[in-house]
Amino acid sequence: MAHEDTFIMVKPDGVRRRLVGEVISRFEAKGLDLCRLEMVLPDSAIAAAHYAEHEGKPFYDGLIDFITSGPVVAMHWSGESAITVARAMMGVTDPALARPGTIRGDFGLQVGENIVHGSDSPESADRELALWFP
Ligand code: ABT
Ligand code: MG
Repeated sequence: MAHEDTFIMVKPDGVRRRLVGEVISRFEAKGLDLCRLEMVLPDSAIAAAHYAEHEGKPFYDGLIDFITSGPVVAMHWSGESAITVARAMMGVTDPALARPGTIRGDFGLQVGENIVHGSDSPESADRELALWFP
C-alpha cells in the first residue's frame, strides 16, 4: 500500500449530464484528496496524446470525436492506493457490465460514453498529469 497520485477526468457526457458534483462527492467521501481541477475543452492534439494507445483501433475516431465534443473536468487526486481505489469506484470500461454501486454501473449504459476516466497505472498517471496539467 502506498500513497498515489492519479488523473481523473469527467468526460463530456458526464459534464452534459451534470454528474461532476456526483463524481467529486464520491471520491471526497471515500477519503481521497482533490489536488487540482480544471474545466477544459480538449482540442484534437491533447485528445490524440491522451488516447495514443488506442490509435488504429476501430473505435479510435469515434473516441476522439467524443472526447472533444464538449468540456471535460480534469482533476488530480491523491491518497492511499488512489489509482486502484479510483478505478474500482469507476467500475469496468463498459457501463452495461459495471457493477451497481460504481460510477459507471450507476449512471452509464454505453461503452462509448462511460462518464469518467481514471489512470490505469502509476506510469499512466505521471504521463496524464503532465499532459493535462503542464
Ligand atoms: P478510459 O478511462 O477512457 O481510458 O477507459 P478505460 O481505461 O476503462 O477503458 P479503455 B480500454 O482504455 O477505453 C478507452 C475508451 O475507449 C472506449 N472504447 C473502448 C470503446 O468505445 N469501444 C471499445 O471496444 C473499447 C475497448 C471506452 C473508453 N472511452 N470512453 N468513453
Ligand atoms: Mg484507459
